Amino acid sequence: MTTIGFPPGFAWGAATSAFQIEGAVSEDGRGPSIWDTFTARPGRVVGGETGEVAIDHYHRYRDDVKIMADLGLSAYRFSVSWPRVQPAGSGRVNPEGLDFYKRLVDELLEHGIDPWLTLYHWDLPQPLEDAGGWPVRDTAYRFAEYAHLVHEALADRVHTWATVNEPWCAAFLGYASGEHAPGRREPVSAIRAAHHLNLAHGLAVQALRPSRVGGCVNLYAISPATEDDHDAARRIDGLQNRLFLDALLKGAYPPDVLRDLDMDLGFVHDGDMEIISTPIDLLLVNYYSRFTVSQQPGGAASASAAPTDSGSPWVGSEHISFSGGGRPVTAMGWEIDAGGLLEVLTRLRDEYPAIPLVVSENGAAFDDTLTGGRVHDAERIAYLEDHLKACLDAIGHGIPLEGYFAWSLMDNFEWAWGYGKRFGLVHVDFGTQARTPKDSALWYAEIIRQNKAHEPTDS
Ligand code: IFM
Repeated sequence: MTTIGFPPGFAWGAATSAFQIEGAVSEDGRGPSIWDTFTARPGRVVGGETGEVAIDHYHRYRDDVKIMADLGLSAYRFSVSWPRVQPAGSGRVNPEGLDFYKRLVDELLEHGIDPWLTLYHWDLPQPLEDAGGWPVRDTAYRFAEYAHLVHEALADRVHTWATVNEPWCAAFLGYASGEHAPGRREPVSAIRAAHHLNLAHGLAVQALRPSRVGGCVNLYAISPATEDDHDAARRIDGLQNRLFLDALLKGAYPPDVLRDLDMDLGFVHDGDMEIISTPIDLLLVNYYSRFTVSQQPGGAASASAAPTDSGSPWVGSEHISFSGGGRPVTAMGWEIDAGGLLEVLTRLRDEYPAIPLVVSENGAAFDDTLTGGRVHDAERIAYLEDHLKACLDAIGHGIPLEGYFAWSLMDNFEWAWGYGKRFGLVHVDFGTQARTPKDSALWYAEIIRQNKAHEPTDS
């Protein structure tokens, strides 16, 4: 099977996020975010690395847009830094922050690249965390206010909007395992955070009308390691996938997940699920890997114990281990399984209301080396090719897939891993900030070129 034959109008993109690339954390009135605070704490990020400079995109955005144009991208997915445009997370707006995104968007449009804007990619303004963060309901309302003000400023030139990127990570890595900012290990707070992130999504959808709006979830294909592990697979699927999908697309939390959690749900107010399931125009799906899970002794059916602080993101399901299914892995240790992407997309078609889909992140970290001005990243090319074939296969099966965004455009700050994990199509020398397209970038550009060349001319 080939990677040529995508439908006309298919969005060919790459994705980034503000904190991972911008740097300039104290410039032009930006306020502190939870990631500034978190990275300043010893032991939280490998090598003590921070986002202070990142890859200096704030100053180099014009060059970066030129790189995108050279690759032939038709769309670019980026996120807005909330503390850059609203330093305290509420109240005063910082016009210089908004101006940066206006300039970026104008630059994209001048190069014929469609800007896809994500409002929240994990950089909560620190004052909102000081007031309780996502476990507190008010944060969702502050988010809606922020969504409204960014929309007012940019709706004339940005047509596709996403609300919250990967709420699972923000809730469970941020508040249960503490691997991500704000680094709290409070399982009950993590569930409250998940609900308020969902609520924030729904409120923002309403604030962003009449623009085209989507929610963005990170989905996994999940398999039981053995016949005895089906319940473990159900539980992990519930927390990882269905807690968000069912809420957004069906307007209800999955009863089995609520049973597993066995906690007071007083923070779910009447009317919340209607807000959360406000109709959206598309679903953005981030896909990387498959989880193969097994139940460990001692935890099988004791599942309904109230969540305790175990340092695991799998609230209430800590006795489940992730064994791997024997497939090759990336530098993150993540199993490579393009079949899982087709499985996830097929499931969305079969189990959820019909909705246009986009693969909004997909990619892999490998230990790249720059030699003689080239990065020969054959493993990344193979990864991208297999996943693009899965996309084409999905389209062939009638799944309404409308775009693909490689993660990431450029090497960048990989959260708790610092700069040690390179996901980019474009290599970045973190000392000099020199950008060098890897072989995968050149390959992707050629796939885009060939697909565009095959589009009917009158479309
Ligand atoms: O770098 C992250 C991104 O911020 C969110 N999705 C997964 C990527 C790789 O870990």
